[in-house]
Amino acid sequence: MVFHKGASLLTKLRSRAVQQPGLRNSVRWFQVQTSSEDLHSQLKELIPEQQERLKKLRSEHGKVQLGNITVDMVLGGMRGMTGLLWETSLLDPEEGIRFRGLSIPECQNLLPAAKSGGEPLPEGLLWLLLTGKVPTKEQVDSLSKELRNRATVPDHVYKTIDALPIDAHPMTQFATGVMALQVQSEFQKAYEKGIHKSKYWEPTFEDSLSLIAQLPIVASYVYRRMYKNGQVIPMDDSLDYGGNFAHMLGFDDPAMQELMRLYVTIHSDHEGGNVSAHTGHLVASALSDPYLSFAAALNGLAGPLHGLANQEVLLWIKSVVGECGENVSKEDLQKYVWKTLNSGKVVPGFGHGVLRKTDPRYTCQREFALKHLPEDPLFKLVSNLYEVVPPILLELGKVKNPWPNVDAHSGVLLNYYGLTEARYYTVLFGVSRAIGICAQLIWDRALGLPLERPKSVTMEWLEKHCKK
Ligand code: NMX
Ligand code: MLT
Repeated sequence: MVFHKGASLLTKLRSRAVQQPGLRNSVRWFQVQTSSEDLHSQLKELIPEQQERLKKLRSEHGKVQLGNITVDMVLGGMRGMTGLLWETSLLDPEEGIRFRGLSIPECQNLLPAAKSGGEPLPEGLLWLLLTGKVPTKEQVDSLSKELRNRATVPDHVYKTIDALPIDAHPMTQFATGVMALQVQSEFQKAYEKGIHKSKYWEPTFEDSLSLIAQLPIVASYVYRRMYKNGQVIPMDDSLDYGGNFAHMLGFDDPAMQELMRLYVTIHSDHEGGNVSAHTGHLVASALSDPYLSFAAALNGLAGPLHGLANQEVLLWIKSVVGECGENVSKEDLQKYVWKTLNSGKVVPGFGHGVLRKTDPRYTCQREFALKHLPEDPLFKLVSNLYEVVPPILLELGKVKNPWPNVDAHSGVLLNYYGLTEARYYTVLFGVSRAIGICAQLIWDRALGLPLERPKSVTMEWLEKHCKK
């Protein structure tokens, strides 16, 4: 079966089902077709087909050109240069992300939820990213259970984190915890013993599932250590992945648990070229195991132009409130935006390397806010920024995308439910991003993707080349 065909069939079925309610059963029928197998056996079945597909693509079309590489691209952070294979998701500059062919609203409609009409369960998205198929609720529940069974963190991990100063940045503590988890890598053990390359994906799968399972525990340990006097909350065996993460952080409001499910789902994957995904993929291409690769990815996510922007947005919004009050007028907001720009800083939460329209991840968080916190003053401020910031960025004349990205909205939602510590926000992004990076990493090994090693040149080389 071809992945995108399954996804586009679902898309068609869904849109027809919306128009003709009687067809809703067809979507369920499609889902039931996949219910008999577990995740590992589904992958085992899919891998040979996809290996053949890649082989054919390469032998039939290996020499087809995908575009020209210009000096601008080399000097401009490789923007617009197609250079990576990434199966789990694809980003359209106008429409935004699709996970295995499904948009965010489609995932919200099709992926199983904790309660009827609720937000998608991130385990369902993991299943979708890995197999290209929408799982049944039964399959998702069994994956939730499997993740809970794998969620035991060795004691030395806590001790390693405890060796850091309590005020070390949460991302430093989190990435350190992930490095400490690495000692349990099945891939590393198998490689040391000697494993045939056709089998690499199996210990990669094991490591990936264990890593994904253990991340919320490490992440909530960092949070409770830093902000709640080290009082750790154990996992609740009756809860799913996102619900449990909120619970272990200390949030049992069902709406916050729903937010966490949505948050983890939408931050998981954004095709392969973003800094964290690309870093994870690059490091893994050296056959570094999933723990090593994901720790590297986290260090990229911790940069302010990437994942740390979610922290920067809330701190910036709070500084607006500090200076102008919660009910800041649009005129004062404009002045504040100009002040930020004139001091040589970026307006966090706006702009994107690929997107050229409002990020659908922003839109779905806005819909969540309209449903759950329409009167929140910070949500109103975020809504006003949507009107105020883009015209100013356009006036600069150089910003390619003046619209808000995912980070423009997440902080006010978390803040509303009591997760007010902005410096922690990127850790939440990190837990989620593991799902996308690990899903692709399993496919990297299954498809036998090679060491990544692009060619670099000097300015002198470029000058000489351009004179020719
Ligand atoms: N505020 C001020 N200036 C901006 C902004 C912004 N929000 N966005 C772009 N620019 C500037 C950019 O700094 C560059 O200036 P210069 O030529 O002087 O270096 C110019 O506009 C052209 O940049 P673009 O080609 O539009 O954007 P690029 O692809 O280089 O960068 C971002 C993309 C996301 C790094 C950039 O838009 C930005 O810094 N945004 C604010 C930080 C942010 O929200 N990051 C989160 C991205 C999403 N995520 O989660 O990772
Ligand atoms: C992401 O989610 O990784 C960001 O939107 C950045 C990107 O896609 O480049």
